[in-house]
Amino acid sequence: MFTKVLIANRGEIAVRVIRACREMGVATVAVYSDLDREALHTRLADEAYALGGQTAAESYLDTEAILSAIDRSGADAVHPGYGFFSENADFARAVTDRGVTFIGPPPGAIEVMGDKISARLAAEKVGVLGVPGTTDFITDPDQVRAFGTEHGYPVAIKAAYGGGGRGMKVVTDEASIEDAIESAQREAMAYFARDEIYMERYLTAPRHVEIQVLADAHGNAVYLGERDCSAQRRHQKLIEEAPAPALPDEVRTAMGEAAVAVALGCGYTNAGTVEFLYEDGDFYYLEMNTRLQVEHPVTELVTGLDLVEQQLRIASGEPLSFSQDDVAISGHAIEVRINAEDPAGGAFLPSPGRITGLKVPDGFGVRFDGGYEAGDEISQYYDNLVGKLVVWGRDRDVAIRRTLRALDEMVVEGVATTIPADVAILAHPDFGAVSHSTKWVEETLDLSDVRADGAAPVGDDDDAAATARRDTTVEVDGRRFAVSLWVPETVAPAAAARPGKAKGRRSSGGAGGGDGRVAVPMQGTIVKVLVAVGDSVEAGDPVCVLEAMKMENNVAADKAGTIAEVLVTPGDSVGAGDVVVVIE
Ligand code: MV4
Repeated sequence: MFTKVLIANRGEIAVRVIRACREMGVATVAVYSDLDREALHTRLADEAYALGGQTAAESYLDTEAILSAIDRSGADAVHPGYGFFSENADFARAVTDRGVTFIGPPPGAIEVMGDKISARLAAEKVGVLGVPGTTDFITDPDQVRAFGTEHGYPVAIKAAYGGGGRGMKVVTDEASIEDAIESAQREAMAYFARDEIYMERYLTAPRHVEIQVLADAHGNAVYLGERDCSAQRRHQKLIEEAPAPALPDEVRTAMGEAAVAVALGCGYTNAGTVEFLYEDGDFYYLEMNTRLQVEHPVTELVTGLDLVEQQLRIASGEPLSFSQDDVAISGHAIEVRINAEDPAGGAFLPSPGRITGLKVPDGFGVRFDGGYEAGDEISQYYDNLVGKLVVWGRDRDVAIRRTLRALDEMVVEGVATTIPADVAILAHPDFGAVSHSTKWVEETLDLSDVRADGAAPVGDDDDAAATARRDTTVEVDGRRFAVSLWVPETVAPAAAARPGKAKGRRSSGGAGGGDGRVAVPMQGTIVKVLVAVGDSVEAGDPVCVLEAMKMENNVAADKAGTIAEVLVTPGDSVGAGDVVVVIE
């Protein structure tokens, strides 16, 4: 086993890995940006090295700074977490070249799975099929026209060197082929610096089901059941669960065996996830994620296995200590991602800031994997995942009710969080009945009444001890009661209630009551301007396309009128609140 592991990450996943290492008697090394000097992962690790910088590019993605911390610390292994360098074959090689173990798959397997075309071919080689389509690049709209005529619409156009839904466009009819190609290529170029695209039949309401696999360096591989991650919006998962509900056992087994075949076929070792789309009883291979995933804890709760411990054991050369027959799934687990985002009206606007208060739930079956404590700051520069609530129950209904109970106990003050949206999903009959799909949150769930929680601190706890007793009487149904109240000395009883939201946060498009100065809701890049001076628009019409939070977002007119000024051109960087057009 290793003596010292450097964790090349931050936030909850760095904390998660540190905890597993500590339980195994392995020393830990944190790395931190200037903003994370006092962060939880920095505080928890045995040693910590400054990377310098603020943005991810200046810190956690600075290869030289991380390699230098590896050298200085004398770590004998590196855990990359997820994101950052976790699926970067060059980084894995740079680590391995120093004689340090990369806790993950071999660089060659990362490369094979790094682009969709070679990943699809690697699966086909072992008889595992994706959605019907072609692995040829699209060079001519006629190819799409021919495919559409043969297989019918809709057709999905995807970035060959992309992932996570970026660069995917759906063509519903012949007329939109050219636009879809142009848009897919533009997005692919913006995110992946390559614009090759290919196509598949588009499944209209699939569920996202993924298989967790473990493979050791001795040729053994097992699957640890599946997770359903269908409750997502814009390719950001909100809630995940294990096992996938209402999945026939034969599908579960066939999917697991397919995932193991894909892993063995590409020389995979360590923990990995094979993603599938599941629709109408059939499943289709999508891609393989060559890292530990955010939602790995639901698998841990139903299998009883510590996946990070397994990763360390596999990376240090141990054979798996159990076989497929030993893997048993028990009960049901649900993970709720708690992000610092304001879900009001379904907008999910980033809500960075200081967490002024944090109360984490507990009780039977409740686990919280967090990256922050009260007083810590959620920076706009990093992933805004505050933590993950992971709940186990003997069956799905118990797990859902327990998760709702735990969310009810949870208090996050100072930043808005996704909790109200999570509650809306968990409490919805469609989710309970498993009639949801990957489209459900965006197309069916109504979040228009959802309000931000936690944006303002509750009361004033500086002088919590200074309470005064007040005696009074009340009448209930004509019967008199003498009551005693203990109220803050300085605050009248009525004013002790929760103050309103501290921050006046603007929603991203409006119903039509705006002043005509249309501003972008968040930082990003303008990729398209859809109006010119003199055009007339209705409230809600898109005026430009903003690429932000890994997506293209329409920026909508906030009132009806005539475009008086256009203040941006494609390629411009804009910040939250910047005015892009003026309507008169
Ligand atoms: C699809 C699809 C339907 N048909 N491919 C989106 C992310 C990327 N990994 C693949 N994605 C999809 N590919 C075909 N042929 C629907 C999706 C999809 C999706 C997949 C998994 C999880 C969430 C999703 C949300 C929307 C669309």
